[in-house]
Amino acid sequence: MQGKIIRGIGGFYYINAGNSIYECKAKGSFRKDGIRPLVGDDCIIDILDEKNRLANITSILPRHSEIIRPAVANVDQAMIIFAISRPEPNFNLLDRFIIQISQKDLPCIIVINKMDLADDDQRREIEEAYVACGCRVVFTSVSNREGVEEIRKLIKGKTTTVAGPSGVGKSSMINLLQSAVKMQTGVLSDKIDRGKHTTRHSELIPIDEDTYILDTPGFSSLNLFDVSTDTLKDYYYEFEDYAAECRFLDCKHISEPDCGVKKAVESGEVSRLRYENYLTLYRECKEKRKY
Ligand SMILES: Nc1nc2c(ncn2[C@@H]2O[C@H](COP(=O)(O)OP(=O)(O)O)[C@@H](O)[C@H]2O)c(=O)[nH]1
Ligand SMILES: [Mg+2]
Ligand SMILES: [Zn+2]
Repeated sequence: MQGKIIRGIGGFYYINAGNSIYECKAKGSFRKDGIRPLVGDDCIIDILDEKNRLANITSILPRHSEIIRPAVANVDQAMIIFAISRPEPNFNLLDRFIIQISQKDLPCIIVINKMDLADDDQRREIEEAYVACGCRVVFTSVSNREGVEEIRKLIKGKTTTVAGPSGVGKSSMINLLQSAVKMQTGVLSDKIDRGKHTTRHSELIPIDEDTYILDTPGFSSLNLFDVSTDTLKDYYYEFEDYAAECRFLDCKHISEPDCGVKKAVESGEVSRLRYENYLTLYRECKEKRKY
């Protein structure tokens, strides 16, 4: 039977297979081959005891991706959740999240939650700044269910890692996405009693067949140590078209003359908010590099 590791703890792996969760041990042969099963791995399991849901992992299917921190296999995309207010969005932080996710080569969905608290101007500000950033932007309200169906469609069949500051509604969103499944199937095993554990381990939450959300304490260090001042601009996707107009090929769009990006900021074609975030992060990367 095939399943997916949704949690690994103390040498045991919990595998979601056919709407049940099996407690598994990895066969010794993995260690011999230097393979460490990861949360997110798709596995073939050999059932030892159906009643008690015990099984062995007999093989791990090839990974299509692997991220290091947190250690997870087969993540397809990331969802960054911010709130339109309460807490007020910190756009500098949002850009850091976007950069971190591009560093992991994951497509990114930006979710702006708590739209029930917003006015049209606040929505427009975000649309104008982020619609061109290379990420899809979705506006939601968990409170009145706005946009939740769209999120459901975007995550279907995928493993999505969720990030964002605290208080924006991440848990509320995950609970809402999950509760619909529970009501439909009513068979999610209670093998994992999440309430009892407050570990810092990564865990996949089954939402639907082949649909998982990664609830992780990861993405906690938001410093940009490993981004150089030369490459930071590459994470600002919307600069690219205008960079062709810069006089210098290696223009970093800071104080160089004849800069296509700065012109585009002046004319309103590139978001000033994004450009100013870029300048702030550029200075920060430059400072850090000195040490
Ligand atoms: N007004 C409003 N409040 C929300 C919404 N979503 C979540 N909240 C509230 O925001 C608070 C923080 O939510 P929580 O899910 O714990 O945020 P987390 O820290 O990101 O997991 C809770 O009081 C939620 O009820 C929403 O769409 N609108
Ligand atoms: Mg939470
Ligand atoms: Zn330039």
